Amino acid sequence: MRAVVFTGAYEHLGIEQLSACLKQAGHETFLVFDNRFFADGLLDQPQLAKLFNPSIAQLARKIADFKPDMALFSPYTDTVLRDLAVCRAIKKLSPAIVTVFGGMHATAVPERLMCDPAVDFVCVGEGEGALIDLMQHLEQDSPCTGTLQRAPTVDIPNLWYKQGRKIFSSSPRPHIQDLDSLPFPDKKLFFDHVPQFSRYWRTITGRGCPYNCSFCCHSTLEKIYGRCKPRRRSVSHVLEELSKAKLEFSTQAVIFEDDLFAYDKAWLAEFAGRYPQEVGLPYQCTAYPTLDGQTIELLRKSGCRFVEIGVQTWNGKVRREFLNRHETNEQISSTLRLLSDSGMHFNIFHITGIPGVKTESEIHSALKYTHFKPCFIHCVELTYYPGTAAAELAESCGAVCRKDLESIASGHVQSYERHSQKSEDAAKLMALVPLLPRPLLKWLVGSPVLRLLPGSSVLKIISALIQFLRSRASYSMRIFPLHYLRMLGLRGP
Ligand code: B12
Ligand code: SF4
Repeated sequence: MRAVVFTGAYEHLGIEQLSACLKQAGHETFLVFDNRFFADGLLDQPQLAKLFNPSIAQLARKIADFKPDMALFSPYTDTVLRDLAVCRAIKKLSPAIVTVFGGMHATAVPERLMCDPAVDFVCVGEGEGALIDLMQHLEQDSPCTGTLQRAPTVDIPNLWYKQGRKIFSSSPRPHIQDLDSLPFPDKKLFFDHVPQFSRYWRTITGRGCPYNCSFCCHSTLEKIYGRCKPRRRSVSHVLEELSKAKLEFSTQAVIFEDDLFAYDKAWLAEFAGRYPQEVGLPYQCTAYPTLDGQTIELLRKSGCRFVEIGVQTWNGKVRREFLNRHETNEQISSTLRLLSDSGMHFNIFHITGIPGVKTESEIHSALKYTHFKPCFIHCVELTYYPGTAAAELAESCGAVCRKDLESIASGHVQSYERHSQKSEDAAKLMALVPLLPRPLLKWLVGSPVLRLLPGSSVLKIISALIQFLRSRASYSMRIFPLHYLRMLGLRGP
């Protein structure tokens, strides 16, 4: 059978994994890649986006031209409106194409998507088994004349379906425990469209996270699966993928996109002992701000060049009670100091707009970062993604109303790069921390000049570009300008 996947802006690891599994099971997969220039969640300019991107009708036509049996969508909450619009347009063009939604947004609010007449199936949680089973079901059910006849008569775990207007949920499928049993992701699906993506090899070495922060998807998943231990691929399996990548593509560096990469010391020690000889490419990874010297040394020695680390807030009480993060400020400071002294570059994630954190203390937070040497601070406004514990907590303490949460859950998400009036000054300062000396930043705090500076989103782009020119931009940040150079027909440095 033929499946077309529709997605855009970035390489998508989940889709690459699903495509590899579908191909292994004998199906064909194609990608319709929507560049989403100026509509990528970072650089959002609606007028320019209209100018540089195809219309919904053109995208639907592109998908229908493959004459697929199935169209697959994997939207984020931020991108679901565009995906739904394309899905509706496909159904108008070719009603027989079966439409399936999956991914974290679909997992959080399956019923919302199922209510849309253009959506036939929604996958909750992992998609490998559910998709293969659905394909098999559709193949067997050959004399089909439309979606309604195609609805499974038996429960396909993880897959919601409908008969007429009636929506049926399904039983959850146990998590895939042996991640080594999965084929390597189908990277060519994306590289054929955007060859620049192959310069930085994105991969993940596991699924799940040992922590459970209230603003993150793991708090949503906990409601379905309970508290789960993170699962990890073997070091050998990861190294085999990367060795092949190095041979096959001109990959310059690796990006480990795991929720957290550096948490299991035993795994990391084995990895650090083998990676330099078997792969040896510089890499970027993620970590929690409770790293000790030994772990940092393992990272450094094995070739890590960039660490992305979430501090989120310096307010210990709010961090513990609202974010469900239990590290202390001393642990965070010690981690940032060790990283500053290690010679590795690091970026910090900080969240503004958390209930209970005062504006003045955000300004103070910005100054606190000047004691360390981050290359970039991703300062973002808190988004209440559907199904997260943070959304429930914020509603219960009156920080957000149901209407606003409903609006987000249906896809009306403010770009988290856009700060509220209250946190804008702190966001501006954080954009400048990696560029200006502490005394100058301190002077800016009380000065009207801070208000006269361009907005924080512009300052962030300037800061990122300067770090790019100084070779201090993380590998994931380097992909971003490459994407736009491609728009201009250039290959980039
Ligand atoms: C790596 C990552 C990225 C990377 C790469 C993207 C990618 N998906 O590969 C980058 C940096 C590009 C990225 C960007 C963003 N991300 Co991100 N990202 C992640 C992260 C950490 C891991 C994703 C991953 O690779 N998982 C591993 C793969 C194998 O799993 P998967 O993608 O979930 O797919 C599986 C299932 O979901 C399912 N499935 C998925 N799609 C489909 C489709 C069908 C048809 C079916 C049947 C099944 C199915 O099957 C897959 C295999 O089991 C997740 C956190 C997480 N743990 O999921 C956040 C996460 C997905 N990101 C998130 C967000 C918000 C974003 C941004 C919107 C942020 C922003 N504003 O810029 C952007 C999106 C930009 C855009 N416009 O496209 C949110 C999404 C929340 C939501 N409710 O939508 C998450 C969940 C983090 C969080 N806040 O909790 N992200
Ligand atoms: S540490 Fe990161 S990935 Fe893990 S639960 Fe917290 S925010 Fe999510």
